[in-house]
Amino acid sequence: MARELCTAIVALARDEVAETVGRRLERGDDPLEILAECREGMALVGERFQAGDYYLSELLLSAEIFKAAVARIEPRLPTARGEQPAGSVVLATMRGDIHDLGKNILATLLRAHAFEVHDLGVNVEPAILLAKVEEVRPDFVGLSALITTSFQSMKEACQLIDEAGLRGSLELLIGGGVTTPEVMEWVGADFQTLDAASGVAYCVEKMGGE
Ligand code: B12
Repeated sequence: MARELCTAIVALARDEVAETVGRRLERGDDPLEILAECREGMALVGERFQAGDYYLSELLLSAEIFKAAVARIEPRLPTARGEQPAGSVVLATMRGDIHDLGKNILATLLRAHAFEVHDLGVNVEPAILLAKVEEVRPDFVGLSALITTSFQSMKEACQLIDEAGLRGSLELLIGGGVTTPEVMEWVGADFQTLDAASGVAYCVEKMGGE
């Protein structure tokens, strides 16, 4: 039962995913749990792609199905809106990577927790990221990675921020399916996760919240 959503995503059963998400929201299931199950399904789609059982067209279809599910889940995500921004965050998927589903979820959750989010989108050059960091002077920089070839540009971005003398004034988070603690060390980041909610919890804690 708990895996029915995951299975429906792997089967690319668009209507079943929509219906199941709707039903589970109605019965009061935790939206973050529903989201996590959808993500698990996407990871399995990726495994099928890697094994040669699915092609790019199936990846694209899975992304559409996932986006539609997220659109239903988003309005139910927990919020903690305050009068003042809780902090500011610059987000990006770096050069070489066009995946953005996870980054967009992180942006939504951060906004729901009253953070000011500057989302630069995908395939972002390190120099563009630095320019935004110099302009905004954020509390956090969040880099999302789903493809290993973008690690180099993440590291470059971190070095540019350091050379500009701004590394000490912000926390650098990385996340996304292919990131690991080792990648975090190599890039020179402060925090790594495969879960947007724990990224938000980290930011909230660093800003002195609960
Ligand atoms: C959907 C998908 C696509 C879609 C993306 C659509 C979109 N708008 O993003 C499309 C079809 C476009 C695509 C294209 C490609 N893809 Co693709 N794709 C996937 C797939 C199936 C799911 C990714 C996903 O969105 N998951 C769901 C989200 C919600 O999970 P998530 O990103 O991990 O995010 C969560 C957390 O990690 C966290 N998070 C994410 N970012 C951040 C950042 C911070 C700061 C924090 C705190 C948290 C955080 O929050 C999210 C919610 O909790 C993965 C498989 C997988 N294992 O992930 C392959 C996968 C990532 N793709 C892969 C590949 C190879 C490609 C292509 C090169 C295919 C091709 N031959 O053209 C191209 C890439 C082009 C490029 N240069 O980027 C490989 C990468 C392999 C590698 N080792 O690098 C994977 C792993 C599949 C595989 N197993 O082979 N893909």
